[in-house]
Formats: sequence, structure tokens, C-alpha cells
Amino acid sequence: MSINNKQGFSTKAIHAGEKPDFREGATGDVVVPIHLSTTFARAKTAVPTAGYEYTRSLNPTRRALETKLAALENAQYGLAFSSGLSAESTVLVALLKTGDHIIAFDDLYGGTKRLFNSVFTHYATTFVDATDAANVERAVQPNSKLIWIETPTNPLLKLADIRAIADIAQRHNLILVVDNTFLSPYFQKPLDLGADVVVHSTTKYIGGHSDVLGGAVLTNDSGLYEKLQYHQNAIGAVLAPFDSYLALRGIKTLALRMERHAQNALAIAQYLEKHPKVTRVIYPALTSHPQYELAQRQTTGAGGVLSFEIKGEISDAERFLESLTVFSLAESLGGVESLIELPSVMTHASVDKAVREQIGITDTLIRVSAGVEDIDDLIADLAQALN
Ligand code: P1T
Repeated sequence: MSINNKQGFSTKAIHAGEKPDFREGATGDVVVPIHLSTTFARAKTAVPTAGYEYTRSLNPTRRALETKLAALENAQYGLAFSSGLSAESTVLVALLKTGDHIIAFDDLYGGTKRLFNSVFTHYATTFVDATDAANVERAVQPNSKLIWIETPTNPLLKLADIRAIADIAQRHNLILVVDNTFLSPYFQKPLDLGADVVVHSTTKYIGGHSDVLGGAVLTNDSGLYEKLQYHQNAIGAVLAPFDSYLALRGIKTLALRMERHAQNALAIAQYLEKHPKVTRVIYPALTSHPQYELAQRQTTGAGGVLSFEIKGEISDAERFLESLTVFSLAESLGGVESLIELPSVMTHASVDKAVREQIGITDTLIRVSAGVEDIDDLIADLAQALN
């Protein structure tokens, strides 16, 4: 992968991986073509053409996306997958063996928790409150191999100190994996802070338009990359060429979108904080967030997701959600349109109720993904539904 890490974020977002091809017979496309061919012919039996043999192993459109994503995360290596969960599964298969121990943040996307609890049961996972890095170190066992965190977490926007946890990982020879879906590389670069592997659901901010599922894995470690790339091909949960194109198209405006998402999220958080029917607002850019200082230090912006609780019962939360007209009541996040959901019933229904309550996902906790619409329309919609 040829990556110029001296360029600015948006320059890389637009140009990395998409150099016009001026070789004889090429057309100089400014946008990388969608290479739909599943197989690539060769002139000499032993020599694949330009390294391409079969699309599961390597595809030019997917490779352009992998190069672009790597450039944005300051990584040497990138791999693209068919979904965030298939990216995560490939990491877990590639880097661990039966009996290995994982230390994971106790607040994670419900589907990620389900992988640890119900799919990768041949590994042992200890869930800890990683807002305090000491809890991570206390959970280390002789068979520990990997630490898995999201920061901010889904849906409680708790933060983990990536640098502090990277130091723990290094001391104990563990691999630190950070799910950077919520902030995207525009607001946070975990590899620069000492993480070994970054994973993404590119379905969210990277795709940005709620029209393409995808996942990615980024690293600077050639040994880890070799194992990951081997398993990307061996398992085969790769991103399709057309979907790679959609993700490439989305990324070009990532910086513009993230600025607006964060601006809208802050305005919504500030509005809700003053509303008498709202009991709690969680957003890392609010000074009321318990880890406001860490957010300021570790990230360059708080992203587009916030959570809040309204007064009353679950039925009040449902009535509020069903009264909205600009926000869509839907799972997912990171698209240009504002989405809102009830984690206890929707995204985190697969987490046991007792565990949900212990970590703070109450029945009336509502998660907002602020889109890039006009803020006055978003606030007016929240106001009418609250009233
Ligand atoms: O949906 P998929 O592309 O497979 O990505 C899974 C995933 C991984 N990591 C995080 C932090 C996520 O938020 C997700 C998916 N999350 C939702 C669908 C959601 O509504 O929270």
C-alpha cells in the first residue's frame, strides 16, 4: 500500500488509493472503477496480472478502499470486510486460539457482546468497566491475549484511556483492539495512541449514507496483518466491489460530515440538558460528562452520538420516539439522516437485562445519532415530541 502520511485528512480521504492510471491502455479514471470481475486472467501461467488472481483474495476496488482507510487511520495496512461483525469475527479467529482469555469493556455494541458471549465461547472473556484502566490490568490472567474496547462506547458514551490501556497491553504482551466506529479516524486515531488494531463498522460514519454495510481492520503490525490477511481470504467475509465503491464515495466527505454531526449533536445535547422532561444527557463534549477531560485530551471532537433519559416509564419513552417526524426510529448510526432508538428494546436487546441495568442501559435510555440536517428542524422535532 502506498500511503503518503504527510497529507491532510481530507486530501487523503479524497486521493489515497485512487491515483489515475496512465499506463498504456488505461483510461485515467479519476474515480476508481468498480471491478466486478471475480477472477483475473494471466498471460503467463505462473504470473498473476498485477498481483490479482481472484476477488476474494484481492480486488482492485476493495484494495483502493483498504488503502484509503489505512491512510486515514495512520496505518500501514487495511482490510475491508462485509460487515463490522465479520471484521470483528475475522480478528478473533485470526489472532486467538482455544482457551485464550479476552478482557473486554463491559459496555459494547450488543452484537459485539453477543460474539464474545455466544459465538466465541471457546475463548474466555472477562468484561470490565474500562473507564478505569486499573480495572483492565486487574483482569489480566496468565492466558490473557487480547483487550477489546470501544471508546466512546455504544450506547453509554463511556470513554477508555487508549494510551493508558496500550501501556498495560504492552507490559503484559497483549494485543489492544479498539473499535473506532463512533468517532471515525477524523476525531480519533487509536493507532497513534498505542493501539495494535483498529476495527470499524464502516456501515456507520465511513459509508455515511445508511446504504452500505461494511467493516474494516487497520494495523501497523506486519505480523498481525499477515494473519489477518490470511484469514480474510480463508474465511472470505470480504466487502463486495460495488459496496467498496459506495464506501469510497462516502469517505470523501467524512471530514465535512463529522464536523456537522458533532455540531448538531452538541446543540441537541445542550437543548436536552435544559429540558424539564429529561433527567440525564450523556455526550462527551458536555462539561457534565464524567470524562470530559479525557475526551478533550484523546479526541479532536465528540462525534454525532449522544444518549439521554426521559422522565417516566418505558411507555413514555416509546410514545416520545413514535411522535418524532424528522428523526427516524431506527437502529444504526452515522448516516446523514438523524436516527433515534431505544437500546434496551433494539440495539442492546441481546444483552441480559441484569447486565444492562448494572452498566446503566435503563429502559428509558434513548440513543440519538445526529444527522446533518438543519439543527432548527431537529430541535423543533424533539420539542414537539417531548411536549
Ligand atoms: O452492523 P455491522 O456493520 O456488522 O457493525 C457492527 C458494529 C460494530 N461496532 C459498533 C461500535 C457498532 O455500533 C456496530 C453496529 N451498531 C449498530 C447497528 C447500532 O445500531 O448500534
